[in-house]
Amino acid sequence: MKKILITIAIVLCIEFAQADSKPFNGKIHQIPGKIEAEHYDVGAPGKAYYDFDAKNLGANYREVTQVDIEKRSDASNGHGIGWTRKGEWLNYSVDVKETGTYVIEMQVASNKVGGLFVFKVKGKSLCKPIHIPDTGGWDKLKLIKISGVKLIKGRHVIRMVMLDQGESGSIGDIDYFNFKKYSSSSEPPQQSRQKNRAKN
Ligand SMILES: [Ca+2]
Ligand SMILES: [Ca+2]
Repeated sequence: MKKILITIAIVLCIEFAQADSKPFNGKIHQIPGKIEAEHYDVGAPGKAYYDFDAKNLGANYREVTQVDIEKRSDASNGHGIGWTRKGEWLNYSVDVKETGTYVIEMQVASNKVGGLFVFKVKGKSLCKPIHIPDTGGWDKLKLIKISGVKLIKGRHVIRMVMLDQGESGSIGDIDYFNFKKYSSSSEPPQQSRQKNRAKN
């Protein structure tokens, strides 16, 4: 009985926490569609995001935030997320139009080998850890892709969780996530571009 009550309490806590994570500019991200990394949810630290240090080390782009937003002319929307550290996370309120398998294309940059991150919904991983390769410098964005991401129709909060830092000392700079419906013409499952790691 005690176990059941604890479980109910945890579930309620998760629901409550997600209620405090609100879409950026009041607009829920549509999937399929492109999500700018810098358009994580609005809300208090620990509700909409968690950042290692309280200061925004980057650009003054949106409301006062602890998340480190990077201004860069080569990025989509002129901004991305930088100074990423293990344990940090960002929420994205989304509306999935159709249940199915998706491909996520992401533009990232890293000087030396980057780290690992993963997408989760209600604590469950949507994919294997995603590795950010050495793209040849912090100023060099590169497209990486994962496939086989299963999503269920409806509203969700997708949490991007930074798992581990790489040789770069960071997870990596992240510009956007583009969710596309998987079709048979898409590339084979799971990070086909990881092979590039050896080359860089
Ligand atoms: Ca920060
Ligand atoms: Ca961006």
